[in-house]
Amino acid sequence: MKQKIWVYSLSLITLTLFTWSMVRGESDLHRHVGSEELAPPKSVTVADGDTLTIRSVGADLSYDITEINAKAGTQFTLEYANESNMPHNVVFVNSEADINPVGIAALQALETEYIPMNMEESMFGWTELARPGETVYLTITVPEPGTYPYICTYPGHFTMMQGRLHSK
Ligand SMILES: [Cu+2]
Repeated sequence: MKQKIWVYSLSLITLTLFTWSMVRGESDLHRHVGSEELAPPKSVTVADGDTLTIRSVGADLSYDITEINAKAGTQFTLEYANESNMPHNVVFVNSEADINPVGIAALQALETEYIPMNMEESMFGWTELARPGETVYLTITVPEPGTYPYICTYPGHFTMMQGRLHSK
């Protein structure tokens, strides 16, 4: 038990340092490129049966669409195109409170490519791991009205790489 807590704390510290260095790296980048900053996050509305394409590009830990609006009970297909230079996925979780536990559990979920199956009850949809240049698909049934985060569970990404599905 003691060892488990120690491993957990160490994971948290590593993650915090990693995130901190990423945030610093990003702000340095913005300073240097000036007007060539990334396009602002986009919001989209999907209807029943739609296919929605979400992309990641370059070295950014982000999705190009960070707000999805949909009607409860409808279905849409997510096409996730990873045009960046590192692996990513898209994992939908039940609530804001599920982001950290799922993201941290994913660190040890190597055998399922960072989908923490021990947290299955906290997630309602996930893509396969998309390596650079790959496109993966996921059909989502929109849950009851509310806000549902989606995150990348590749190690170190979940604190930054997020979006929200708004069910109405
Ligand atoms: Cu990622």
